[in-house]
Amino acid sequence: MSKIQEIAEAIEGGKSKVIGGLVEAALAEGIDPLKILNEGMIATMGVVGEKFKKAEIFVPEMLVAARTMKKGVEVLKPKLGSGAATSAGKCIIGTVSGDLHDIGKNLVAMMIESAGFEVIDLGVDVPADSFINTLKANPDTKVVAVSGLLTTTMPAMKDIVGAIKNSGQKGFKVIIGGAPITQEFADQIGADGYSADAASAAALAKKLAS
Ligand code: B1M
Repeated sequence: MSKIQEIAEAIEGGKSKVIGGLVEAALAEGIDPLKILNEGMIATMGVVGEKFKKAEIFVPEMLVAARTMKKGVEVLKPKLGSGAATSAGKCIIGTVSGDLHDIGKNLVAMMIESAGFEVIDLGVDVPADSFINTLKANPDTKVVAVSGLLTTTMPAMKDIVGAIKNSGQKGFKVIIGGAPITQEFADQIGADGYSADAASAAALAKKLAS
């Protein structure tokens, strides 16, 4: 079995004690960290999501898979990104209110940080007020990044983006993303940008901030 398959199986099975060692072994074999992330980890969360949809597994299994992936990402983190030294400005990031998913948001934060931004991570279940108060406390913010994984919290994303845009604060752009989000939705709610994955979110943040 390849190391990527072993990582995938460990994540799916929620084997958080072995994941660190497996990722280290894969890196030692010279496997590209991005391949480990995309093929071993992100793809596996897709499989986990499909199994949940078919009621083959339930929330606790999804949760342990998520915890295992997070542990694996911690080991991978130093190997990902460019480690750019120059400051591209500040970026405030969070997952919308009502939504507790943070793996994708954490990856986006990591890539944006690697692109040279100082990242202020507000975590999950973040209401509009928290984004706006953080913006007021950090008027030099260049990008506000809003993540959402649930179709049921897309209205909250619309409200949050609207509230941020009407907050009276200036000099920043709002970008959004997450599995159910599309460019069309971003246009509808007046976001300045949308991207489908963490790497392109970082590139977009850099482009919009310059
Ligand atoms: Co949840 N969950 N979950 N879940 N969960 C999904 C999202 C779901 C698609 C599963 C399914 O049914 N197939 C489904 C949503 C259906 C829908 O709305 N259409 C779902 C559901 C229904 C739920 C609950 C309602 C289940 C329940 O309680 N009955 C519940 C909701 C809780 C809440 O948030 N209020 C729930 C709970 C959970 C757990 C807590 C158990 C756990 C999350 C743990 C955690 O994050 N700490 C969990 C998990 C793990 C998932 C799946 C399996 C995996 C999510 C993940 O981490 N993917 C997920 C199924 C799936 O995604 N296929 C599912 C890997 C991650 C790297 O991808 O987050 O998409 P992703 O991020 C990507 C891109 O989307 C993008 O870049 C990232 C990396 O490339 N991106 C951005 C993300 N944010 C971005 C921001 C940007 C740009 C790009 O700019 C700002």
